[in-house]
Amino acid sequence: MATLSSDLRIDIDRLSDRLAALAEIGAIEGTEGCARLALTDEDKVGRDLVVSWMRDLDLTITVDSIGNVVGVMGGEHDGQPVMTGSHIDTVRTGGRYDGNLGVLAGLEVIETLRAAGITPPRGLAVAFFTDEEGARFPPDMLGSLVYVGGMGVEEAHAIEGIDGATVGGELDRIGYLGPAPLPAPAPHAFVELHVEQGPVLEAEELTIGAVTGVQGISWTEVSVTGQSNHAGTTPMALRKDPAVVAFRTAAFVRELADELGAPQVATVGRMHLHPNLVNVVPATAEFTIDLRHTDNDVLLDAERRTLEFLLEAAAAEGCTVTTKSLARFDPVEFDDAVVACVEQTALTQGHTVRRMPSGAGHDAQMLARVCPTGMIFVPSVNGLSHNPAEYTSPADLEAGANVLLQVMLELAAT
Ligand code: HGY
Ligand code: MN
Ligand code: MN
Repeated sequence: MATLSSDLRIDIDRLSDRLAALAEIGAIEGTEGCARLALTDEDKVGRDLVVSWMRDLDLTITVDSIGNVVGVMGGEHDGQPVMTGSHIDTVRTGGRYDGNLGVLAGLEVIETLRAAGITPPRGLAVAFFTDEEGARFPPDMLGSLVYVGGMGVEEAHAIEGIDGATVGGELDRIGYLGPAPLPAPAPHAFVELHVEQGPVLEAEELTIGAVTGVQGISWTEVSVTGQSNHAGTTPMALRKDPAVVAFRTAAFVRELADELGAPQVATVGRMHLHPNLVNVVPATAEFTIDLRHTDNDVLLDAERRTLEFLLEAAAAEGCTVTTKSLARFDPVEFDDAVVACVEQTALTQGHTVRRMPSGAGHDAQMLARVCPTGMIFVPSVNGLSHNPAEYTSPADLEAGANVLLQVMLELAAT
């Protein structure tokens, strides 16, 4: 080999330049963040840019029928590649690192190997998966879920978004309804670099997280129907106010999370009242409940108690309720050999490291269904994410990408 691959290091300026260029697309004015909801025009422009970088690196590019894009650098033999990647869709108040880092660090790993004239024994692949956020089209991790066969393509194409569009219609509209068959062949292994999006690494002054798994995720959409009425003339005892049911349930899930303690979390992130006017008792209230826990039994009990409270609150208010599950994923454990490889590589490179679970969902939790999988975390300043002020220092980005480089080389060594 041209260079001892264990001495190889990525080019942080080149990686930072790509992160900045991608963040320009859907940039949120006055911030460092960007908004590229899945399958929007902004997402298309971001996709086109990353695909152009894949072409520049002479990767073999495939697009599948849920819009996942995979670029492959051939190895000395033609076994399944070692894959890395993540997502480039963002939430509406997104940062520039969430997902984007994992995809662009993958390209940086390949460019570093190309520049050193190194061809690994096994090929390397870099993927971006469709709709990881699930914010426009639930569930989250939709593209990687279909990639591994966890949902059929037709079912995924029919999913209607918060704006009434469908996944299939939008894939076609932006030109990413690709031909590659699904489910895809399983990679040899998968490792994803991602910002932690939480406070742990920063609080403990550590550089690398060797991620052990992902906590369980439960998303429910709740629709409460009452009776719209005059805000001034309707006595309180005669009201059927769906907003009260929504607010009380939102308060309940917060109190439930406080009662259960960490790592239980609960969020009411989306709420819509109709007709949403100052002087009208609402007709309907629609809201979402996001519950998560590392222990599936605790999560199931939290779901049960929440539904119980919701139904009681609705009955007391004379309202009716319908609920729809938007996402339900059990906790996932990553492959211990990959976790150990991340941990050891970080130590060998002189970084501080700890094992830790992920609070956020990631595409890696889907790839873990089909191949040995792990993740690498780097710190998020102030633990911020899903916020335009999301930030990770260049030194930490560089550390994470260098650990990714060596872990991929190790996994691709046979
Ligand atoms: O919701 C999540 O945890 C991820 O950001 N999709
Ligand atoms: Mn992410
Ligand atoms: Mn995210």
